Amino acid sequence: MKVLFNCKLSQLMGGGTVKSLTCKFVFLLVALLILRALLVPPSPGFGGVEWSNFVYIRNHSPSFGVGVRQDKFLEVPQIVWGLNNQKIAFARACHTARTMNRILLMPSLSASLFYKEIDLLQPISFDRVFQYDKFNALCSGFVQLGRYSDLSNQTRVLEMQKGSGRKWTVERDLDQLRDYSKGEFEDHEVIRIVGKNPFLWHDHWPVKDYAKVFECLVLIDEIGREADRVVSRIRAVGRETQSNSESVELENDSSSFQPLPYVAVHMRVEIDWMIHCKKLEQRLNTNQICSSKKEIMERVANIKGLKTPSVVYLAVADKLLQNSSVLEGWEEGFLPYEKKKLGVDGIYKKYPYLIQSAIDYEVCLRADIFVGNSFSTFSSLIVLERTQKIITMGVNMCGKDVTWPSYAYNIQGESNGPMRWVTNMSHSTLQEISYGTNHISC
Ligand SMILES: Nc1nc2c(ncn2[C@@H]2O[C@H](COP(=O)(O)OP(=O)(O)O)[C@@H](O)[C@H]2O)c(=O)[nH]1
Ligand SMILES: [Mg+2]
Repeated sequence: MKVLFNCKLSQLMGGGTVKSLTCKFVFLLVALLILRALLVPPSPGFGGVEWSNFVYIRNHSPSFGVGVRQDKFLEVPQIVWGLNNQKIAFARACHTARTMNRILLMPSLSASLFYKEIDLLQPISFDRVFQYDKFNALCSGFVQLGRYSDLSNQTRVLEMQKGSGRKWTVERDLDQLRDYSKGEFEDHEVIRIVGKNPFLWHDHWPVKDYAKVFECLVLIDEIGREADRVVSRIRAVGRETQSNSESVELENDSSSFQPLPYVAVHMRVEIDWMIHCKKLEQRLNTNQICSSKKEIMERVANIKGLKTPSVVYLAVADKLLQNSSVLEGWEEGFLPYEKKKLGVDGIYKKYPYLIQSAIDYEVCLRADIFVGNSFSTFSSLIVLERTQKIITMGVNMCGKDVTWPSYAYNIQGESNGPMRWVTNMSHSTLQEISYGTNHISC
């Protein structure tokens, strides 16, 4: 600072060439440093994630640089469909608010799957599923949620109609967001977006930005505890199996002291999926989307290096199953469990569709091995979070013995097993993850 001050002074007083050369150099250096601070994101990126064997603690640094403007808000339509469609829609709404430099008014999620009959949507407030304060703390400076009680004047609302149809291109959509972020539009305390559910809005943000928002979504304690109970029950079943087989095996085998790993399989065979996936297969001219139960069981049994006995937890919306034979047909050594057989169906019965799937999501997230369908958003977001976890641990994702590997059973991998699956975190949009893909490998 002192050098800079001297330079300024010597310039004013018409200082010599040598001195002015030094000054030019100092100025250049300072300008470069300022530029670097503005352009290079703070390393090491979005917080640090530590994940012990069972739990992962999100440990974010709260600073992302620029803060969110505090007196302008954005309202979005009710968020609908399945849990992960809703999470994607929510993140898209957050990014829209961020682009417009506004706080997102806490949106309504939907507790039920019905969406055509508007009155059956069962709105459920965001903070009855995810922790509101935690979200704002973890995402501080990046995106922010607000409450309607934060508004000074609830009547000064400007409606912004989202365009639709083939002529409503990604570019036009982005232009609209930019237009509504300046000039007279800026004066409105609230901009209310009307039209389609945010899941159907155009996407303008990279996968990494979505991952940031997902990391800030922490289940409320009550739901988190239910997921803990289910995971403990699966582990207990593993221990029982282990002690039974130990009595048969030779004593003092050191491997028997390892806790039995559990495999979580997202068996996407429910009725709502079967209708959707058949249509998708026709449209994309492929047969790699609707795996049958038989195919799923075969592929899981062929996972390379998977030791038996192995507990297999089947994550499935049982109410939407046409027949309940998911437990039958597994090869010897694979011990399939679903909610009823595990004795935890009472936990799920207390809750609506959205929360049931949120509990199963958590159970799959923490599994030692996860196997899902790469065209399901439920499976895709689990793999995205698991990939994040592996990256943060600094492990080579594509190595042979990866901790917490994930697979897609709808795509054939090595030795007729499922395909190894990691998320490409450098995609420029979430398109593939939200609508499914078969490009999933390392
Ligand atoms: N309702 C319910 N859904 C579950 C349960 N376990 C897993 N799920 C899954 O939760 C998902 C909810 O839908 P969504 O998140 O939109 O995923 P997608 O439809 O598979 O793309 C479905 O994939 C269900 O298979 C459960 O116990 N109940
Ligand atoms: Mg869905």
